[in-house]
Amino acid sequence: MVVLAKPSSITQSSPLKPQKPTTPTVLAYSTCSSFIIPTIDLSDPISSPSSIVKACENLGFFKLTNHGIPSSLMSTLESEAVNFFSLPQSHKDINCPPSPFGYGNKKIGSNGDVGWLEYLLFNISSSSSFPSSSLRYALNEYTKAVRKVVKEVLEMMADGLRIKPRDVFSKLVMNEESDTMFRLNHYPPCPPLLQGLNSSLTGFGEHTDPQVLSVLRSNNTCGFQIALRDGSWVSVPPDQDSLFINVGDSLQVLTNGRFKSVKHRVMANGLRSRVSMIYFGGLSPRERLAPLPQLMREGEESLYKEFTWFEFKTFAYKTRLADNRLSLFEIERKTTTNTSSVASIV
Ligand SMILES: O=C(O)CCC(=O)C(=O)O
Repeated sequence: MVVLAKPSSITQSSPLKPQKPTTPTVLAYSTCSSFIIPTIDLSDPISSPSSIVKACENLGFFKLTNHGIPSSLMSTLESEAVNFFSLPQSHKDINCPPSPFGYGNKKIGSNGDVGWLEYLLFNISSSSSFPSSSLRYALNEYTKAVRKVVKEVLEMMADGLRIKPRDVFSKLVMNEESDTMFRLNHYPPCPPLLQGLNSSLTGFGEHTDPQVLSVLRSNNTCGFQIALRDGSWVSVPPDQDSLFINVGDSLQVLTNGRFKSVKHRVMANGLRSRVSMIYFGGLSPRERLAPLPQLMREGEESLYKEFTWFEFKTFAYKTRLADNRLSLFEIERKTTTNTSSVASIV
């Protein structure tokens, strides 16, 4: 679908300069809608816990403000990413192909998914190799700060659900052995001819994240969209000062489906580069995933068979982006329909 010339060089103005959100134009098919995204103020410990729970139940997604991460950490990492993605293709290809970590160009994973992007994928828990020491430093500083935010959000989540201990979720992703990944994505502007007249080109195809939660920060370029419960897609207006939190499949399991992992995707932008950075909070390989007993109501049955993060990840690597990766672990419910009588009718 998308395999064409090398991505053009990064044409947007310096990421160090704050930019105004893009105004939709004929060329920028991925427009920013006016959909209201739930916004949680991390500096408000009184109302945030219940607002986080509501947002995770309704959308599996929210925007986080007053998160305390200095903008200098975000912009330094963004400029390191821009420096790397601006290198000649032959330099970038030294880190290619991702296996699964390293540099990737248009191919996402090894099962046939493609998108209008290039990326760097790292495993934070093990020693991934980095294209430069300055990028490694910027990424370490940023992830240290994000970890604090993740801990706070997950503990507020437990407060909002009124379950104890408070670190019931956070200890899963804060563990020394927790499998944390980080992705730097660059979506070059997509030439209008490639976009086609009526359709937009996919930057990153629809998927849910398998981890507990993910923290997304991007520059001020539109393109990120989430699916609502009715299946319709809405654009998320970018905000380079805020973070966006996605509920992942693992959190869906831990809450027995009360929180839904959010389906999301990125549409290519006709005018500007999008640069995003995503922290994926996973679990340690041997950690068992099952609904938390503290959250099960009387008589409530688990929707999932118990499995380890290692088993889940092994299965997830064999799937396509849009697949339901939890399908292997869902418990089939007996329906009340009498199948033999249905069979005799058809
Ligand atoms: O680049 C983005 O804005 C989001 C990409 C994404 O969903 C991912 O890397 O899993």
